Amino acid sequence: KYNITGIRNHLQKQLSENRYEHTLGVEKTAVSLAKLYNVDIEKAKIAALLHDCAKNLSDDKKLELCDKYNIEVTEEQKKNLDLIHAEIGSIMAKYEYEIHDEGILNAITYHTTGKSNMSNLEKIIYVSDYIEPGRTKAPNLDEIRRVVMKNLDKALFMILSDTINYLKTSKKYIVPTTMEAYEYYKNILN
Ligand code: DGI
Ligand code: FE
Ligand code: FE
Ligand code: FE
Repeated sequence: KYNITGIRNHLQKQLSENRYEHTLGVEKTAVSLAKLYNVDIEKAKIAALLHDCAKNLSDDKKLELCDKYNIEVTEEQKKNLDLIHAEIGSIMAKYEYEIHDEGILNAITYHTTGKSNMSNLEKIIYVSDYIEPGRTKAPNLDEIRRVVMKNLDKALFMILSDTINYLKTSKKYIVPTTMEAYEYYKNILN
């Protein structure tokens, strides 16, 4: 139904200006990492463009979509509805943008938490989301941008580690999947 340009145009209407700019930054970063790590460029583009497609929906609209597509919402998620924009984004990619590639859909689903044993496409979307040129506030950004050129897993782990530190410091609920991803890559790298 949509080609790349069609997806971009549709997103520009769905997202805030800042979120759209972030999305184009993720697309650009994901394409260069896809070239470096032999990932299908078309898939990287689509996953990057759609990763935050549900980000600017109202909480009511998010809950409505969860209901419509039978996504279970836990009490913890209800307290932090921003977290399910990834899962809802994947559902919207499938049913509204008609993307049926499971690899792309999973990259969208796991772009916020990460997970254990990720595919290269999933890693690239997760990392690009954090390091795209528009991001300026996270700690260690320069180092992570350097490391990713040589070692994708190490960059991924640095982001997981910084994210968990941030969540702990701000006393936020940590999703089991985030913790599993961290433990998995800590073991892989040692
Ligand atoms: O949507 P974006 O802002 O582009 O990025 P994202 O979807 O990766 O969301 C980033 C935020 O998600 C960041 O503030 C950390 C937070 N996050 C990641 N894992 C968890 C989490 N927040 C909570 N509460 N628990 C988690 O496990
Ligand atoms: Fe996101
Ligand atoms: Fe992220
Ligand atoms: Fe994002």
